[in-house]
Amino acid sequence: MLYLWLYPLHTEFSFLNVFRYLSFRIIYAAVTAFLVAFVLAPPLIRKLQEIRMGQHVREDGPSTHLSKSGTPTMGGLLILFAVVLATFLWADITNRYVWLVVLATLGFGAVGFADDYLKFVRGRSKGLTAAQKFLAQGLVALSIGLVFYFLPGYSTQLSVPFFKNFTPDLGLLYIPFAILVIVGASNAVNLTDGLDGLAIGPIMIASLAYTIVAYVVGNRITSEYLLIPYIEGAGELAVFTAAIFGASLGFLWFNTYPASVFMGDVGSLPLGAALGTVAVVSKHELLLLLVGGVFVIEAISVIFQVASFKSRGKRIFLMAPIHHHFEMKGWEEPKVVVRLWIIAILLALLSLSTLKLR
Ligand code: 57M
Repeated sequence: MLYLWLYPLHTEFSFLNVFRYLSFRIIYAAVTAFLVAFVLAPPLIRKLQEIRMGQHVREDGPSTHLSKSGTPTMGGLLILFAVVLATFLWADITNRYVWLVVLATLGFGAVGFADDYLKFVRGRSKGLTAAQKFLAQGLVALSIGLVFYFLPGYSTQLSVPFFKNFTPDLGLLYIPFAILVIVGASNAVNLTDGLDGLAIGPIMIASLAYTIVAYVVGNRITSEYLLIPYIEGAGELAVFTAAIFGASLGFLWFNTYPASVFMGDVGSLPLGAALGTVAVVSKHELLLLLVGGVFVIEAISVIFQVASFKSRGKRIFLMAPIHHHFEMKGWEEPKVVVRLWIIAILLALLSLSTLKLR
């Protein structure tokens, strides 16, 4: 909004010319989102405590978690507010991709809110059924996929890391593919959000990586230099991902061990979907497997554990997702979290290197 309102005044006030620079707006979207999250978190936490919006901790988890019972949850509401406000302030709000990713994020946020709210009113850790959750997520993702498919000039080609000349055109199959990426990312983040700071750290790292990807993809010079598809207008997505980075940094101040607040499904589901949607718009869908590698590892650990348990009656891990396995082996919670952050940083660096290695 500021871009539309203030940039045109640069003929009168030359310093406003700075609003034309995407890099300037990216930085201040992150700073704005951080400040909003940092300043509003304490009053929100007090309000969540007041209305007793506390986490119900399951009995069958690691015993160390029982002390977390009652921790305020649904802090994701603050993350979403900070992200949307910073995006609308600093992005070009006439950009169709900005609206698409914001609406996708809010759509998944509504699903997460419904789940958290049901858990709250029912007073136990059972919100929406898995079927209801997947159906709602699928419908939101389907509408996003359809918009992509019918968006004039949008390519249904798939870019594959390391192979610049292999870009298979998925055609109509792009719609179920986009749904798989967005719903998969959303649920992978949801599963990961099981230790203090464990989900928000890799979200910060992945959103920073996709800020760079979106900036490069939306810039004709850098995209041509790197031989990656140029997508006009995709650069504004970097403002959105920078807002996610800033809001996550602010939330981490309160979610780090020992957490004063949890994000809830209203945070984990939309944050994962936001990364998935940006990956689809920027035509770097498969790269998300690398950038969001920690989320992939967490989801795969669950799939393997459930498959093994159902087929052989035996567990592979002491407990899934894998962060609980390390806890059961005696690692303290902060040690598990920071070590997975280290892996997330290394994977993000590797993923950015694929932009050059083609
Ligand atoms: C999402 N939610 C946390 C918090 C957060 C199929 C199965 C693997 C599903 C999985 C599951 O229930 N996943 C749900 C993970 C929960 O966190 C809440 O949920 C929101 C995110 N959606 O924002 O509101 C608990 O996680 C802890 N937590 C923190 N710090 C944070 O910053 O400590 C969360 C955020 C919170 C708190 O204790 O209560 C969760 O874990 O439920 N199920 C599991 O992950 C369970 N694993 C399991 O059942 N494994 C079995 C299966 C795979 C066969 C096995 O290995 O044998 C574990 N989770 C729990 N108890 N709570 C273990 C049992």
